[in-house]
Amino acid sequence: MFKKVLIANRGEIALRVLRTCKEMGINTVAVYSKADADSLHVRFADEAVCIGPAPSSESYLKIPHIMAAAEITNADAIHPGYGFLSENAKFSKICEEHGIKFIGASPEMIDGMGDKASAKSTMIKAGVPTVPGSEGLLKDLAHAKKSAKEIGYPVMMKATAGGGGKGMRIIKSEGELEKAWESARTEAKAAFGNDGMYMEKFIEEPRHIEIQIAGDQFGNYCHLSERDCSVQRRHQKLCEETPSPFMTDKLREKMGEAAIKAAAAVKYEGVGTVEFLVDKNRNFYFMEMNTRIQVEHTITEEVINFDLIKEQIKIAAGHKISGANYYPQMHAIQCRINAEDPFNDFRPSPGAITTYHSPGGHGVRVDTHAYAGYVIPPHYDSMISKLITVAQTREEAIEKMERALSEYVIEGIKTTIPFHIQLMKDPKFREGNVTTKFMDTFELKPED
Ligand code: MV4
Repeated sequence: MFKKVLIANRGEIALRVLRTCKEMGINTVAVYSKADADSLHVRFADEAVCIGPAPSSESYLKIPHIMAAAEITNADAIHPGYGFLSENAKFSKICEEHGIKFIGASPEMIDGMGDKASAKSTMIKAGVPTVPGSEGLLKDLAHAKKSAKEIGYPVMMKATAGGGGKGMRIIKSEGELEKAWESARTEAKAAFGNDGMYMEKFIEEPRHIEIQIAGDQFGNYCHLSERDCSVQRRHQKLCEETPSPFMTDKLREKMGEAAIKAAAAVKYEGVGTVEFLVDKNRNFYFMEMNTRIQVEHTITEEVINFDLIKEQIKIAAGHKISGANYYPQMHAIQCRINAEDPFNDFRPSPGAITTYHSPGGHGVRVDTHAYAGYVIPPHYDSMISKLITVAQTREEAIEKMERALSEYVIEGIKTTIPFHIQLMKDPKFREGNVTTKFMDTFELKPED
C-alpha cells in the first residue's frame, strides 16, 4: 500500500480523499493556491505545499509545481480528484515517468476515451450499443449532408474533442446543415484546437443514466449499478439519484453488461463511469466514458455501502476486485449546493460565509469544505457542498432531503438551496418523470 498520497485538488473532493487516506493509514500531502491557504484540506492534511497564486492555470493545473511538491514530500502516489488534472493524459504520463502512481487512468486510456469518435468506434467493436450515425469523422460538408440523409433528420453533429455541449448542434433539416457545420467547427477549433466532427441520430428527450464500473489489473470487472443524472442545466448536473426512477431490473442487467463490455474492451483499471443516453422506449446508447472519480460517486457509496475512494486506491496499489456486481439496497439523492443565485440565472455568488449550520440526523451526509467564516474564492468551481440523503424508498429519500435542505443555513452568500427545495416539491420530479429537458421548463417561484 502507498505510504504517502498527494492530493492534487481542492475543496470538498480534496477533503473526501484525505479522509479515506487517514482511515487507510496513508499519510497525506495537500497542495493549495494562495487563495486556499485557509482551506480545510490544508488544515487536515499531514503536510501542505503552496503551489502558486489563485488562478488554477498557475496552481492546480500547473504540472511542474505539483510534481515538485510530490518530489519534495516524497509522495508515492497522486490522487487527482475530479476536474483539474484528473483526465489529463500528459499529467498521467509524467507521473508514470517519475515513478509516482497516478490514481486514475493511464495516458493511453485518457486519450482513447477523450476522442469521442474513436471511443465510439471502440465501443461499436466491443458490441456496446451506440447511437446510429456516421462512421468516424466527417470529411467535409458533402460527407455531412450524405451522412445526415442516411441517418434521417433530426441529427446531432458533435465535436470529437467535445464534452459539455461545446461544438454540438441539433440539425432538423438539410437547410440548417451548412450553417451548423461551419459554426460547430469554428467553436470546436477555438475550444479544443480540434474541429473533427461526427454525426448521430438526435435522440429526443433522453435520460442521462450512467453506470459505475471498476476493473483491476488482473482482468476482473464489475459494475456498481446506475446513477440518474438527468436534472442538468447547461450541462451542469444539479441533482443525482440512484436507483434511477426509470430503471427496471431487466434494463439494469443489460446496461450493466454493456458497461462491463466497455470496460473490458479497453482493459479499464480503476473506477470509472460509462455514460448512456436512454430514450423513452428504454433503448440505451453509449455516450462517453469518464476515467475519473465523479462528483456524484457519493450516492453509489450510500446505496451499496462501499467506499469508492478506498476501492480506487486499493486498485491502484494492485489489489484484486471480487468481480461481483453491486446492486442498490437503498435510495440515495444528492443535491449540489452551489454558491450561485438561482433567482438570478444561477449567477456565481462568491464571498464570505457569515453563518453556517449544516443538517444532520439519520440518513443525511454532507460533503463540504465550507464552514462559518470561510471565504469562497471567485477563482474556482461554485460547488461548495454536496447534500446526500439515503433511505429505504425514493419517497423517503426525497422527504429526508426536503427536511435536510430546510435545516441547512448558509448566510452571507447566495446558494442553490432554495432551488433544491422547490425541485423536491416539483410534481414531475416526484413522479420521477425527468429527462435532460426537465430544466428547460422548470420554473422557479419567487422567494417568499
Ligand atoms: C446527444 C443528445 C441527443 N442525441 N446525442 C450532451 C453532452 C454530450 N456529452 C452529449 N449530449 C447529448 N448528446 C444524441 N445523439 C442529447 C445530449 C444532451 C444531453 C445529454 C446528457 C445530459 C444532458 C444533456 C443535455 C442536452 C443534450
